[in-house]
Amino acid sequence: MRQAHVTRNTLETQISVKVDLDGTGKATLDTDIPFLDHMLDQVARHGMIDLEVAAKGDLHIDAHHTVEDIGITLGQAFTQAIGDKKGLRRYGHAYVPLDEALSRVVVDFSGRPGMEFNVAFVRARIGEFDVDLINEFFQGFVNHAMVTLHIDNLSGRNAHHQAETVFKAFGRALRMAMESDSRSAGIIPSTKGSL
Ligand SMILES: [Mn+2]
Repeated sequence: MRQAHVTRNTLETQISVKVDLDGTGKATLDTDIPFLDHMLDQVARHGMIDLEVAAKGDLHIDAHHTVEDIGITLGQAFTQAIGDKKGLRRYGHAYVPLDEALSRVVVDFSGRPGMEFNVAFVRARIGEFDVDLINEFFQGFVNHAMVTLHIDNLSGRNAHHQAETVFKAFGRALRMAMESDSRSAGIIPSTKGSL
């Protein structure tokens, strides 16, 4: 069963993340950051991941610690749930459009963290949400899921659309990478023999 439940408590945030990587795309989200809930819902739906995230953070300061720590905790849950990576496709990619916006996300369950984040948001905020935090979320995830992640927004004139295409493409790319490849059942997808 590719499932995990991780809790992470600091003086800044208290976070619980449950994942089922072979789910049906069902999300239960309670982060007190509505835009982030909307984005995590996209990851669950398009990744076909069952996802429960509950977070209490120091939002009286700003959303920075909470968003970053949710990324970290989600990454830890993925590392636990993905297991030994035998038979894993390993690589996944997706292009997702939303009207004028288009993003591409490419992921590799490489076993080491690396991120290229190329998104020039056209606005600094989406509602009350600071778009800088999207980079923080993904960096937290990458560091703890131990994946290589390339995120490129290729076009967009609306910051909500830019963000939404990034998160949907992330979900789709994860889904592809996390699926099992029947031709390589029981085999680690690396000539090194480990990932
Ligand atoms: Mn939307």
